[in-house]
Amino acid sequence: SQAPVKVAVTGGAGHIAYSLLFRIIQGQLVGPDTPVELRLLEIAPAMKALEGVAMEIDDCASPLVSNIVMSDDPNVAFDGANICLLVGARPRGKGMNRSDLLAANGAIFAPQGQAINDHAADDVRILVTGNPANTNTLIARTHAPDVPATRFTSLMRLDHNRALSQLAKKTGAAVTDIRKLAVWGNHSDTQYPDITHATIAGRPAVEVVNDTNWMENEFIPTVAKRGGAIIDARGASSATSAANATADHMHDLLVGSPAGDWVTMGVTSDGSYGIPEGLICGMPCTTSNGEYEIVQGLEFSAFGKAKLAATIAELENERQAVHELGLV
Ligand code: NAX
Repeated sequence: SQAPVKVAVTGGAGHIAYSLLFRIIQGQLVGPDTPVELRLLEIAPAMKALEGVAMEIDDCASPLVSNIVMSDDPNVAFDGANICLLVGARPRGKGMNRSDLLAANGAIFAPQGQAINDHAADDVRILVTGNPANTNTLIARTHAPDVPATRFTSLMRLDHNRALSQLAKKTGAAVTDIRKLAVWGNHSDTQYPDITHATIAGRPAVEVVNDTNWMENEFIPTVAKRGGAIIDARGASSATSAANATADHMHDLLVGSPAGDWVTMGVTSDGSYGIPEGLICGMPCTTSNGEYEIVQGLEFSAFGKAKLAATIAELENERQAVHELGLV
């Protein structure tokens, strides 16, 4: 029988994990026939709740679960991990400013990066969902010098899926008819959801939409501020859709993006499009076999150039702030 893939998930007792883990044990991450060993990381006060989640995983009697390991020590949780889904993070508490938030997350993602460096499997792939996701990825990557930078990615897929769904609604198209959407930049409200390269059933999306005002003043802010709209409506932040996107991202990275299309991932910039090297930035990528390639040669409108510049400026700002904190 096949050796199980070891999947580490942090924040295992949290809301996103409560949806994500049940997708993983149904085979939605690594495939419908591949067994998984779950390696769940939590902080000490949440270990009891985590045990409850593990009891529920047991009670699904999934044939794909070979083992569940629980720990509050990243050196244990990441030991031998082939896939690390870094979901747990420190939310902004009352009275916390941005620098406090970055420092609190640095205290999580620096040691986790180090533990991945020291203990994960040689083929490890890392996806950061916990916010601020791009900058947390930068911190973890910096503390894992022996792991190739290309193994670290951050979640922009929820933004990508939100954009797909909004464009489908506007045009009446099926989401499967839409190709080559991209979301550039930071997972924040400066992001640039970009339909200028997209096609809908083979026609340029901008032609089908034929409404620049909608694109600039409705579509982009609706996608970029969707997280806040969910919080207003639900009284809690996106959880199932974030879990869905986390599974989509890792699945497509491992299995490959569809022919003639691409996916959006937060990846280490190689300098493409003038994005400063080393920044973790949302970009369109094609994927196969656990590797990605940044899509090259796309042209930007003046509007697009300004949007890209603004979100890059924010990412550089965050990088500068964590640099000043000694985290990168
Ligand atoms: P929850 O607060 O429900 O769960 C987070 C869990 O992480 C908690 O159980 C907590 O104990 C645990 N945790 C905290 N520090 C930890 C550490 N050092 N090691 C292991 N576990 C630790 O949050 P949830 O709703 O699950 O969201 C998780 C993260 O995803 C948040 O940072 C959230 O902002 C972020 N999101 C990211 C999105 C994205 O598109 N990138 C969208 C959804 C979501 O907002």
